[in-house]
Amino acid sequence: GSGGAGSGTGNGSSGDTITMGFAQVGAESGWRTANTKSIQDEAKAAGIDLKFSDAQQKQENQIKAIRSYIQQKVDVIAFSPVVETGWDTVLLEAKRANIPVILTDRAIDSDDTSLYKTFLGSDFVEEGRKAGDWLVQNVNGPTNVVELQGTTGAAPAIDRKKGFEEKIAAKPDIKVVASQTGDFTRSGGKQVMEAFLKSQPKIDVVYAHNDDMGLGAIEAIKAAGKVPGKDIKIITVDAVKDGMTALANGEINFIVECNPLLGKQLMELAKKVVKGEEVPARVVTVEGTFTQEQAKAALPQRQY
Ligand code: GZL
Repeated sequence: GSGGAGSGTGNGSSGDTITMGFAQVGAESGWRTANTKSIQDEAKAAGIDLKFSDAQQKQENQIKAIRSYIQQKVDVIAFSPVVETGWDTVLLEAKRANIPVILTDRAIDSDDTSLYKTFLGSDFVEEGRKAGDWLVQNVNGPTNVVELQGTTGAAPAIDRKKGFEEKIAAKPDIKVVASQTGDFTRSGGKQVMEAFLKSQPKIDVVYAHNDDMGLGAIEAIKAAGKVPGKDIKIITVDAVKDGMTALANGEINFIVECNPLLGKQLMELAKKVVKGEEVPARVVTVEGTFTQEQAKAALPQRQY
């Protein structure tokens, strides 16, 4: 059982093994794959019994998974909400079932902060600021940007756009001339970039909300007979291996890191939450940025 006074969670686990139900977004990107591996590996290392589901980026599948974890009376539920809205009902069901919830990676917009114990993940607005700041420092004169947005309604898409725009406002010559979702996938980024290359007379920079869409854009740029990283500069977010390799090769110009290795911190937080111990409401991930030179140096040590 989960033991400890006041924890009160009914659970299906035997002995003091904690059972966690994790509702993952999907397998849309290299980042997600690394994130999933971290969660599965660290659950094993922590002796936590993990029930795991992949929602194929559909909110209704995540909600179904959370409901099934409530039925199974797990000790704790964790998930990365694919979009910010529409969670209050199912999280209220978890609260009534006395099962604590931990948010990881992406946030929800609910103002009822009693619906989850803590939110572990990056500051996406800051990631957008880092991208915008690099652009302001590295271009002069009229600069047309096309933006490949993440999944519509997802916290990283909303916030990376917000932080970027906040910073480029410093240079009115930098204009976002087109912005559309590529749903965080390589194919989505490629398709949207193909359309932009047809519709936009002059594109100087691509700002992609993740490496995978940036890599798709590179394919489209090459197919159009242009040189990525030179004719059209590219800024992405994540810093997964394929992105860092393109950065080291000069096809991408700057990457803002988004750390997917949340598993260890998640399992530590889960153990505290199940015991009814206090945890911080917000745990912000540590992460940096990479230039082409830094990517060459860092690549050999990268874990994902
Ligand atoms: C960010 C995460 C985003 C990644 C994408 O924390 O939610 O989702 O940046 C992933 O690669 O698809």
